Amino acid sequence: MKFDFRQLTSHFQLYGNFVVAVPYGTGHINDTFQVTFDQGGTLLHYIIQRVNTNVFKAPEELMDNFLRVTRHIGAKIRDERAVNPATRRRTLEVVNSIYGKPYWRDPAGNFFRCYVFVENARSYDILETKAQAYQAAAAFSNFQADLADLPQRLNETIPDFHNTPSRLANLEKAAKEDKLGRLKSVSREFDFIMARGKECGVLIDLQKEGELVERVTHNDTKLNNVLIDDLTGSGCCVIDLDTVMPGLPHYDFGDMVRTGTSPAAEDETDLGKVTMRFPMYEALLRGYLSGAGGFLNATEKSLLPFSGKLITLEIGIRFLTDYLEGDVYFKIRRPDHNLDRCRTQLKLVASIEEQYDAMRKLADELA
Ligand code: ADP
Ligand code: GN1
Ligand code: MG
Repeated sequence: MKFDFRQLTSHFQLYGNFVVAVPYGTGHINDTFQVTFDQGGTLLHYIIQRVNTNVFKAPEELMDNFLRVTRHIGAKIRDERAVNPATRRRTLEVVNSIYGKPYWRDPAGNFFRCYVFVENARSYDILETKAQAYQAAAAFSNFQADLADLPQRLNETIPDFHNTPSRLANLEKAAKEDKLGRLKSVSREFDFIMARGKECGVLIDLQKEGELVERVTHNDTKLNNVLIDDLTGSGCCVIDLDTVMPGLPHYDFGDMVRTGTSPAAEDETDLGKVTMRFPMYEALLRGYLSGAGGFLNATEKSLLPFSGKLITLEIGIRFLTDYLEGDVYFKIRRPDHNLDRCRTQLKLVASIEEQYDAMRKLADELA
């Protein structure tokens, strides 16, 4: 979809002259662009996003969460800066529309928002070093810690987002309908998932029994949703705040294991390259516990290795469901893209299962 960015950005409180807009990042949901403004000879960057309103049905409520979260973290960073002026920790800063709202809707109903581009930092689709894994996980755990005292429950931007049994039920429904006749070509993947059906309810059931408690979590801690500082190498800014809402901390740790341990891309077609790298898991666990170790109880800590397996399986379920439903949710760039993505997830689940005893042993030691 093409937009007139000069005209579009004129609806936001941006100063100077519009220079250029380019598509940015590799997110699967929103349309993200980096825009450049010339402000008296200085070039400044911003992010403009078209929020996917098929996915986020109540974007105004979402932006309400967004502001509450970024103001809360922003205040903590200001306090921190008073003690340590050198801190490079950041949070997203929304640029309001000229009508005073944190978004602008165009006449066609497209929902746009704008925020300040975080300079001298970048996100990685594949983590290269253990230090990056540690720092990224520390940033996400500090994010959870920062929000532990957020007043009032956040809006649920996507109900049942990490309800794995309900994700499994959606897959079974899609398989039953088999709209595109694709089921026959994915029976191996489907059977692999179904053989693990019982495990899908473990976290949700413990929550119902009161063993696990709801916290404020990010819920989409794909490693490219944290910016790593170019200068210091630390995780300086957690981004993609659309799914920040009540959840279990395991959803966040689990997604870090899913996206931070494999040396292969999420859509790699050579499954031989997909594996759970134990040293990366160790770095993620240590980094995560550096910020979350203080508020997690023993039961929560003991389930961290399991969360890696569960969330990887859950996203595999979601990719396969979307494949069977005709690729209506995740953006795709080739016909079998969702199937390729599903296969990497299931291969990673198998690799986690092979190393599961060692993963648990380490978690017990570090707890
Ligand atoms: P999506 O929901 O589609 O994943 P994101 O909010 O994660 O969208 O943005 C997509 C990508 O854009 C990110 O992975 C990151 O590389 C980049 N990005 C987003 N916001 C910023 C920002 N404020 N500063 C720098 N880069 C950003
Ligand atoms: C989506 O928006 P993005 O690309 O960071 C998805 C996540 C999935 C991820 C899989 C709102 O994340 O839940 O885990 O793709 N976000 C939403 O890569 O569905
Ligand atoms: Mg993202």
